[in-house]
Amino acid sequence: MQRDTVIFDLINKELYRQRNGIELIASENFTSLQVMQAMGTVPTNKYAEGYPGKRYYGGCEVVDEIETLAIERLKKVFNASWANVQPHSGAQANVAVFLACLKPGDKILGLDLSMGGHLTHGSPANFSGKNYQAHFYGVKRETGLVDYEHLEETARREKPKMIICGASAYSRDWDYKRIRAVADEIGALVMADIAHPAGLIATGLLNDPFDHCHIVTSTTHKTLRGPRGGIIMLRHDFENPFGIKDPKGNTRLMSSLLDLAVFPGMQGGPLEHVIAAKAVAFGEILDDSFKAYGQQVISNAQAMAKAFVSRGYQLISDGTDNHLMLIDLRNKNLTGKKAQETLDKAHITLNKNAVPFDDKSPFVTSGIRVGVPAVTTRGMKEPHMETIVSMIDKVLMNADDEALLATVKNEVKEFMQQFPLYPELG
Ligand code: DSN
Repeated sequence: MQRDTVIFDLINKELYRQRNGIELIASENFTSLQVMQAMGTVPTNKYAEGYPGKRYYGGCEVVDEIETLAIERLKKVFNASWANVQPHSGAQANVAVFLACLKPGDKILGLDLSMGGHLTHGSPANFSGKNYQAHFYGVKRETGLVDYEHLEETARREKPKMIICGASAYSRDWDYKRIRAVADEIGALVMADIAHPAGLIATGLLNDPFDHCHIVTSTTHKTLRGPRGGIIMLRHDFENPFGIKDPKGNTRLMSSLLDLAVFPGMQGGPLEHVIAAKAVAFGEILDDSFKAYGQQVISNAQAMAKAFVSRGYQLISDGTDNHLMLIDLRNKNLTGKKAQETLDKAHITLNKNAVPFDDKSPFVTSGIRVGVPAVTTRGMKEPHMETIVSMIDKVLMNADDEALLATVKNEVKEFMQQFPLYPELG
């Protein structure tokens, strides 16, 4: 078979794009070379439906070792007692939790997508809003902080079976204990989706959800800096309080119901090559250097927030505790769409994002979301955040000056030469 130069040329083009641009999408990161290498390996050839020691195929003895190591390392990262590393994505992890805990039509309560929540937390466009009766809490207009009073009132009124905490565009930490208190009052489960801040939680830099939330899900590719994928974890196992049973009608512990929900509930064969890469990433997180990375992420985010504020940008909640910030551009007479498209021309990548109480559609939006996990992996420190913000400001304040955008694109390329990405790839 001839080498597929068309696709490999495009992959090289993407490497060039990643190397020479400034990556500020809050949900993106750069894996280590060994994480990437593990993904492109022979376990991709293996079918392994089931779990280590209980597979539906022969020849699983090696992938059993890989998956067991991934599970054991992940449990250590979060001090969990049980973990499932098979979900193909964070969305799949959430599907499995809903399948294991709820019946179609049950009520759930999550952060509104338009206030920073996630599609899988009850959006009408998603399985979570189609199959379950979704209710929402929001953030306070004056502060941009989660409106816990509204959450509590809605929980007491609607009595959802599950309260979901976690967000895609929220720059502050969570009061998991307070959410658990109201959940206990009404007999609800609490699920924390920590996809965004997981790496900062793993290193003890943000509040720990595990003692307060019954079930924790995450992606592995954001602040955890692993391959694209999902995970589900429990620190304390328990019996499903709503009488959900396995397909044979037996009562089982939640860990077992969750395993059944992932496979055979909603997935077939696990991606063992990705699980191998997850194991490598979890090993990296257990190394002391990862804590330093997490600390630098937070310092960089705070330096970046300060640099935006000093130029008159309005940050939702006035700052950040984590790796991202949400900026309302209305006082700059720009939409999120225009900002994203203009910054793209200068090779500065981020995404348009609705801000709380936005008056524009999700395709236009009034804001942008800016995150620092990827640039921190590239080796940037606080002073570099000032440089980036000055370039962003120059672009946004001259959005229709194509010549200037081309000049900034060159400046960006030159700036990024200080922070090599995968030099081993030539
Ligand atoms: N979690 C979303 C993001 O934050 O970009 C993608 O689903």
